[in-house]
Amino acid sequence: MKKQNTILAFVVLTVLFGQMACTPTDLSKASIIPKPVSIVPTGDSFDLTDQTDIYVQGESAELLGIGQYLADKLNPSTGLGIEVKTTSEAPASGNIYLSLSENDAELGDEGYELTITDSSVKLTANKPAGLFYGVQTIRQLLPSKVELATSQKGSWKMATGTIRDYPEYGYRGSMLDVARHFFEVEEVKTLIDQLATYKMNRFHLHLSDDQGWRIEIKSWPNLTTHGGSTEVGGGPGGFYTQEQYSDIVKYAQERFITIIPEIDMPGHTNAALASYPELNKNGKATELYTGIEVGFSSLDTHKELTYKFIDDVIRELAALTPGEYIHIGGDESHATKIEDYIPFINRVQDIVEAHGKKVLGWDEIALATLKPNTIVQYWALAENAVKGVKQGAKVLMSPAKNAYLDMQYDSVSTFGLHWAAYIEVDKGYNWDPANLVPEIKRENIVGIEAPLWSETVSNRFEAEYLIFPRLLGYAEIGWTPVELRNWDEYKVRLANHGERMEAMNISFYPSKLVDWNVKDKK
Ligand code: TNX
Repeated sequence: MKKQNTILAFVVLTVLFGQMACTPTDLSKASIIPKPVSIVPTGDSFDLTDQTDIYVQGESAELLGIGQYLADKLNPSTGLGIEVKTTSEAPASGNIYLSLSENDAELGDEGYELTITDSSVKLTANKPAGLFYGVQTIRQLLPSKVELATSQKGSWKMATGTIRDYPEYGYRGSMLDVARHFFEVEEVKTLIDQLATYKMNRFHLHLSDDQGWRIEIKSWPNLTTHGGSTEVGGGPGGFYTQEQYSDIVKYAQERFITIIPEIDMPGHTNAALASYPELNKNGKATELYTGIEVGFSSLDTHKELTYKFIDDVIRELAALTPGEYIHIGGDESHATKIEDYIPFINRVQDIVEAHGKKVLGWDEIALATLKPNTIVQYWALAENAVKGVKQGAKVLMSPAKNAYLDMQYDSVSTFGLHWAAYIEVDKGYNWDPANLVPEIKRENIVGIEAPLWSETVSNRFEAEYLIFPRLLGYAEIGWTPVELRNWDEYKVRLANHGERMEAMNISFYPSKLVDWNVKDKK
């Protein structure tokens, strides 16, 4: 009898401890990246079951879309068959409810409030974007295995409490250079999904450079048939048809991400100069280029045809791009005299404006006379960015020393360059955009962008090695107020994202600075 009792007690305790170990009850311990503005835990847990459905308020197609996005993330792994339904009032207990409130000023256009009790999950926001970001938080509150594509054994519990959350900056982005190496539409979409997971909302596509022209321009077809036919190292290159580009734009839009297309000029234009002899000063086409030097090519700023060419390109691109901004590059035009560069940039700004768009450009464009609403992307020279500020322009922060995803982690890590710096994961995280250059203040900054130049990476997995895990840090810099950011605390949350990134099939760099919580210790 006594022995039986002991066994019983042992079994009960084992079950209890087991439950405690895998039942999250403290919401403040959840590893959410980017870190939310406020978390108030209530010490219980909500259980997602086969009775759980997602209800959206009203009949809005946009809300249904967000509900379906969440269901599509949860169903493959949980196998719970979660359905999306519309409703005019809060649903019965056990369900997830997404609704718009429209009167919570603090939350702004992208914030959300998530209230989890032991019997319900309620997500509200002023705008659909906020609901979308709340959905990303819900994903991260569930166990990492929720991200796997195949059916997993439960349970599916979340800690209870209230999260109120909204971003510090309106521009939170990344860039992919598809010119040095071409990336397929599917690879681009995968990256867009990953950006959305971390609440980023801008994706800059570097569509042309010396090595390749990657967007179909119907009035100048050789740009892609010839200029898109190779890449760094001499591979076959590639390009997006206008239909494929529009498909990318739509895919991003559905994830609340704006595409910012870049046509780099007047330098970085060898692919165009190789495709059309008449664009060259001497009337002769250049050779296609597959190396990684920069600064040797330039459009002829004195030729009228150059501006006809740019007008055609910008017109077609603007018509395909719903976002407000077109990026005109403007960097490293070492083969263009400064007295030619300045009037060129001024004239290109007029062209962009004539097609109803605003200009974004690398920091060198601040040497010209900037139009109102122009954004200067600070990458190299603070003095250029400051010139932009003095002209009333806003600054997008992409300082190469802190934010370039193509910089190596250290001298032995694979892939990447190191001309600006080695950027270990802590260094990528530990800086404040508003406290880097004294003359560039918080109110001058639209946000942060982490660019990936692709000289050394040619496919999704190589790119991911450079992008992850640093992207999570850049996402947090863009979203979370600086007072709430701290490397020692962040690295613990990041460690818990190891398993999550694995589940998402992301091949991240396993930095030694982080004590990764992963299935197979790296
Ligand atoms: C500088 S960043 C460049 C790019 C290169 C990059 C490599 C910028 C505006 N120009 O053309 O790809 O360095 O890190």
